[in-house]
Amino acid sequence: MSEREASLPPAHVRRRMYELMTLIRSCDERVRRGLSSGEFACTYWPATGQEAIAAGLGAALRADDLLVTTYRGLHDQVAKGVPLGPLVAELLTRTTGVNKGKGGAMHIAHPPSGLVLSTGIVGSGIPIAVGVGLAAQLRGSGQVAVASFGDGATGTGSFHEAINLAALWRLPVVFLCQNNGYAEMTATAHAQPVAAVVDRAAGYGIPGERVDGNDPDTVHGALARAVERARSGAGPTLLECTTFRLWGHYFGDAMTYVPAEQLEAARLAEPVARYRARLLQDGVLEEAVAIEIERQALEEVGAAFAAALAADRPEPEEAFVDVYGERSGVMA
Ligand SMILES: Cc1ncc(C[n+]2csc(CCOP(=O)(O)OP(=O)(O)O)c2C)c(N)n1
Ligand SMILES: [Mg+2]
Repeated sequence: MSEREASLPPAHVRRRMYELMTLIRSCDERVRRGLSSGEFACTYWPATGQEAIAAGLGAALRADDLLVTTYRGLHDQVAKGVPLGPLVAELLTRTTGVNKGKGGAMHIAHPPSGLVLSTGIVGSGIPIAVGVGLAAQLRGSGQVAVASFGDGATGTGSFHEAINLAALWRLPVVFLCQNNGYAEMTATAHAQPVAAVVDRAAGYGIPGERVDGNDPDTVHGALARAVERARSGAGPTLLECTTFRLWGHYFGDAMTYVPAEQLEAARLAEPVARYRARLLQDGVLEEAVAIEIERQALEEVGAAFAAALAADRPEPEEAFVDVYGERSGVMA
């Protein structure tokens, strides 16, 4: 067995990761088709091109582990196991959505799947994941909390405060930076004084690892190590996965600020086709099995969108429901 083969995840994990990547990509393509044809309208920040990171995450975490992600979160949400129908319904702001259609694409939460929340304020989810990790440590539940965020978020104060505290208290947290090269229209190199996000880890005395975020096998390996370390009580890890947002910051972004050669190279390195080819080459998938996985993904996505589009939107009065909890009587 070669060194590469020995370090690969088992075949069933690799197949699972391909299933997740296919489901995420099918869902993303359906959203983009609906938006460009005018079939529906919603806000959307495509994670197209970042599927390998989510697949590694979905395969490395336990079902009861906890995740905080961002507005660019469809891939993470699918991978964490948020049911597709209610997830899509939330994206399309329908009453059948995970948050009754009141959160929309930017604020998707589904605690039963361990998806604590998705945030729209850059960097704001990171300290929340640290709080969730602290709660897990206090409960002794053995759960790990993952903060998933972009390269741009590493310039915020909340990133530094959160990572400092998590390192100090050895909290069971994994800091997962999906470095897609840009924060809105600003290239990473224009916004950070260090060569790589992972260089920041040394400042907090924690391990850091930088991997090819378009390779699910490598992402899975690095995440498994970080999750194991967190679960064992040894504290957090900063993991930087390099990747690219293939459709820009928001849906409709013409990406005029991205050099043509960079975009071309990123398209050639896109993870879904690359992984499919590799699994076929390694004998983990047969062509017919791959086609069946892709057919099932299309069917599942088709059903989720058909159900969501047939559902109602919340009434205006709903805005006042679920805002505060019931009075406990303590302050009465
Ligand atoms: C605190 C804050 N500042 C600015 C913004 C505007 N904004 C929205 S997304 C974004 C870029 C964030 O980039 P990155 O963290 O790399 O994530 P990506 O969008 O690339 O996934 C910015 C600056 C915001 N939402 N919140
Ligand atoms: Mg970014």
